[in-house]
Amino acid sequence: MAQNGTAENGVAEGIPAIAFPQPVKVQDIRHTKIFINNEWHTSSRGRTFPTFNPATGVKICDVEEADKEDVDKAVEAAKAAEQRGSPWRRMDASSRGRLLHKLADLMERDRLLLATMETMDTGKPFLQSFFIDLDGSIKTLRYYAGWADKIHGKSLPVDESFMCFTKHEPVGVCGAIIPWNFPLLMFTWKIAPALSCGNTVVIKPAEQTPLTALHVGSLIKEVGQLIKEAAAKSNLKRVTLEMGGKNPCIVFADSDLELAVEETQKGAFYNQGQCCTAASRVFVEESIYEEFVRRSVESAKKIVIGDPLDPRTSHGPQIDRQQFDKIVELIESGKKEGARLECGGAAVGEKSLFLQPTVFSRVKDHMRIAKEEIFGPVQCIFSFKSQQEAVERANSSEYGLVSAVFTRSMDRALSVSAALETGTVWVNCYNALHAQTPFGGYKMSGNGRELGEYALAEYTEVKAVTIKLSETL
Ligand code: NW8
Repeated sequence: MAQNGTAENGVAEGIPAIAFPQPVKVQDIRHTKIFINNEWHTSSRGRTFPTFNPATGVKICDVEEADKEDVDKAVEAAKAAEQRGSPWRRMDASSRGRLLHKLADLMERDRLLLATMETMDTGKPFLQSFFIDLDGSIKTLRYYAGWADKIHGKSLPVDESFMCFTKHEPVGVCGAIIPWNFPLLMFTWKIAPALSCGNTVVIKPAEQTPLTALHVGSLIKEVGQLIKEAAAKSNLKRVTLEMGGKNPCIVFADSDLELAVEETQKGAFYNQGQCCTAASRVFVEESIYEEFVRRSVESAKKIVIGDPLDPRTSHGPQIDRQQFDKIVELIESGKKEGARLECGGAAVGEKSLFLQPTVFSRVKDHMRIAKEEIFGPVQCIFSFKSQQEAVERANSSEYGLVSAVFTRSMDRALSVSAALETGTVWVNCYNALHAQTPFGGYKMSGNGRELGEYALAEYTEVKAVTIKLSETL
């Protein structure tokens, strides 16, 4: 591939490809229609839209486009399926868990195919699709499969001659709009807790990346039961949002420098920087600043850019031209506003969507690259003098999704993590997401939580049943 082996960045040819999982040959995409009520439907207005491989610009296939009528059909089907007395409503909770496990089994069976399709559709490196997106999706399904028969209320001590108990009931039809950066993983993060609680779901995949959601439709059909789903929009009542971030890392002089460089870099460049969790503001203590920048640049230049289907590649293209142009414009603003471009900053090849991993040092808080979410492979490194100053600057953002602290001092890790205004704080690690751990934002980064026990609350109503007793003994 032409993008392999640029002057600056590493070359895939030098790396042995053995022992890696390999992508499969995808001859034709079988599932391109709207999945409602366990059946495939064509668009009611007869519309389709194309989906492109961002690494090559080649059209992969045309997908049926859902319009208002299709959405209504999906919502009606979802409503019917969650009616009292329906098979889905009457099914016992442990059977719901078994169905979710079955879906996980099928994803495991089709893991190579799904990882290949995810890479074709998003441009993310194949090994990341295989080891992160598929692994995370399967683990999330199994985690919520386990919850299905453990979602229960409480018995409450109330005033004399009453008894009260609570039940956690499904809210009903849930609508979810899936982003394009982690299509399969985010799809799973929605359906797993929602179905575990007994809801029905209407899903709208991102226009850029619909393929794996459609394939999962075919898996659900294979489950052969009454999980209702669709590629469609819905009107929402209760809303949880996961917006974005301008996520700070604070690297203290007492940290393991090699670890801090590696983790903050992966945090900045993972998925070509197209992560809500992207580590986009790295604050480094003054005494180690120059050394940190030197090591970060040296390491950034070794990142292997190339064909995302090649298992040796670790950096693929941006998702589309619009995002690419926005990132390049922000890089230009960084140069103009006086940040120091240490490496990268340019496209790889003409007309391609590949962008070099980019490192800016001497970034100042007022610059646009310090304030705006870039959603691209741009690492901004700042210098700080005191802990107090670092925490204040880290918190002076409208966002509050994630943050990270690098230090060997337990005391400092605990006090700084208490002071940071973010829904997640990582200590000596980055992007450490787990199905058990709640994930969500403070401030403008959103509301509600995904994953863990906390996400169940988003998908359930609590019913309190209070009973007057006619006699007490
Ligand atoms: C759900 C997710 C994960 C998981 C592991 C490693 C690197 C990056 C991510 C990640 C269950 C179990 C594991 C990641 C995923 C989504 C976003 C950003 C990073 N997830 N991972 Cl938005």
